[in-house]
Amino acid sequence: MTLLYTSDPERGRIWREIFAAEAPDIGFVTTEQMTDPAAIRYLAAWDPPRDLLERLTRLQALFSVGAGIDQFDMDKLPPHVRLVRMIEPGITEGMVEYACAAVLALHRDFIEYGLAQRAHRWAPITLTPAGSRRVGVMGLGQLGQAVLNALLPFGFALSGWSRSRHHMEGVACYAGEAEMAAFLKGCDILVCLLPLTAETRGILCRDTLSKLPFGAALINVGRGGHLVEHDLLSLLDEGRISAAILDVTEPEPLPEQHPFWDHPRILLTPHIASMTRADTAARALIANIRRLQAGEPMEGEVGRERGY
Ligand code: NDP
Ligand code: OXD
Repeated sequence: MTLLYTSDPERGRIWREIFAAEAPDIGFVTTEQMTDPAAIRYLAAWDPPRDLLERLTRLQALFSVGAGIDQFDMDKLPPHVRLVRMIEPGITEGMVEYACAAVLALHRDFIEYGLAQRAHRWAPITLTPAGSRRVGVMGLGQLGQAVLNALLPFGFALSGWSRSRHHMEGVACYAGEAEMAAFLKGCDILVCLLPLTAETRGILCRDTLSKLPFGAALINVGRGGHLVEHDLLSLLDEGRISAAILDVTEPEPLPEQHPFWDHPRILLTPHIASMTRADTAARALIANIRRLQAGEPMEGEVGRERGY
């Protein structure tokens, strides 16, 4: 049973050591070390070379080294190959930190104060109590729920939206298209933590963002493909959206001439909201391979028909 690893070399070095110490029965090879593609049962990758999947004729499972799986070309993945996203504490902790930092920065008007500083303007803004600030999260999965739970102690009025119905203590939960408008109406700060699928591509468009209260702010930590960029730019111009914190863009990196770089009301970060932590991720992967070998359900297995 051999795992082929095709991602970041430094992480690969750490994974190799952990596999050797804790799962010595699972062979660990990189693309350069692979002599027999038919021996590979598991592939751990972010963006594998195009022709690789065709060569791995006995592959059982493709494990994403990150939380998302939208980077894979599903048409190239035979239906019997199981697809698994990464769920591990490092990714969740990173996302919780980033999302809380971004929500607090918007709640406490940091974008506004940045503009005032550059204009040499000493201009205090009346403080809005957290209880009067409504924060909504699109996507109530592994990350969306962790973010909402971390925001709870601040006292914000919290809500969440997902495909199926969820129940969370202290969070007003909305589900499906029918309840989307009601959800959006109650978000002064909207956080997107959806996966990118055929259904969610372009979901942050004029129609959706116009349903937010006038002057609401956006945090996109999902994928660049969720956002219709020119809609955001015109809504910012109109003041309907007051600010945006964007960790993801399409493409990445953003082209040098892109208007987001210099926009005074956009804060950009280079897809760093969270990062796979090498040691905890290796152990999460080993645990999933053990589940697969035992015929048990794996954590983070993707429903191929749902696309996430
Ligand atoms: P999950 O699969 O655990 O959760 C996805 C959530 O989105 C679920 O609640 C699901 O609903 C909901 N959802 C999916 N499709 C729809 C839809 N059409 N309408 C409404 N809700 C929908 O994903 P994670 O929480 O692990 O990750 C979410 C995304 O975060 C990743 O796919 C990735 O794009 C992004 N990410 C970004 C990172 C960064 O650094 N910027 C790092 C890690 C992840 P339901 O519960 O009903 O199934
Ligand atoms: C992601 C990740 O999916 O970095 O964005 O894990």
